[in-house]
Amino acid sequence: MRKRGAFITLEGIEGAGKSTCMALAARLLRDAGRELVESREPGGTPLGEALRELLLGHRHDGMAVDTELLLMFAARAEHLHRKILPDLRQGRWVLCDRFTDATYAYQGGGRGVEESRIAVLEKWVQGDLKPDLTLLLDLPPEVGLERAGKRSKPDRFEKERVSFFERVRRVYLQRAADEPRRFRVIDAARPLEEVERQVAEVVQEFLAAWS
Ligand code: Z5A
Repeated sequence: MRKRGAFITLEGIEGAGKSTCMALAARLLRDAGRELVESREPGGTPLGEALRELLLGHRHDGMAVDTELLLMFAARAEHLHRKILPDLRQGRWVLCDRFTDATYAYQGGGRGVEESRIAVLEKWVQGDLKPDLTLLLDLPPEVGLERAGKRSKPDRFEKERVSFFERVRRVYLQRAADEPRRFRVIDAARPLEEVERQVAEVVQEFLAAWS
C-alpha cells in the first residue's frame, strides 16, 4: 500500500510572510521529488473559495462570531473531503497556508470563542487528523501590520486592532509550546534571507525524518 503523504501547514499573524515562505517550502519539497499540492484556508475548493469571499469581504461586516466560526469549519470540511484527504491517501503531500490552528488563534484568541467549543468542531470535522508539521512564523503584530499595510484595501480581519493580533499571537505561541513535536517556531521578524534559511532548515529536517 502507498504511504500516505505528509500534511504541512504554515501559520502566523497578518503579514508574517506565509505566502513568501510557502513558495520556498514548495520549491524545496518538489526538488526533493515529492508530489505536492498547495492550498489555503479558508478556501482550497470552489465552495471553500466562495465561503472565503463571504468571510473576508465586507458585505457581511458584523457577522456573528458563531457564524464566522461555523463557516470556517464548513469550508474546512469541504476542503478535507474533496481535496486534502484524497490527496494524502494517494501519497501526495499537502502544503496549506493556514488550517485549524488559525481557528484557535483568530476565533479563539482574537474573538474570544472558548477553546472547548472549537475542539468539538475540530473533532467532528477532522477526527484525529492533524498536520504532521506546522511552521509558525512568529513576529510582533506591529511589524506584520506594517508589512501588510503596504498592500491593498484591508479585509475583515486585517482591519482589526493591534490588541486583536496580540491575542492571536499569544494563542499561536501557546499551541506551539503545547505541541513541540508538531510545531517549529520561526523568528519571522528577521530579514527575509534569515527567515528563509530557518524555513529551509526545518523543511530539510522534516524530509529526512519522514523518509
Ligand atoms: N482565518 C481565521 O480567522 N480562521 C481560520 O480558521 C482561518 C483563517 C483558516 C485569511 O487570510 C484570513 O482568514 C486571516 C485569518 C483568517 N486573516 N488575517 N489576518 P490569509 O491567510 O489569506 O491572509 P493574511 O494572513 O492576511 O496573509 P498575508 O497578509 O498575505 O500575509 P503573509 O502571507 O503571512 O505575508 P506575505 O504576503 O508573505 O508577506 C507580506 C509582505 O511582507 C510582503 O510584501 C513580503 O514581501 C514582505 N515580507 C515577508 N517576509 C519579510 C521579511 N522577513 N522581512 C521583510 N519583509 C518581508
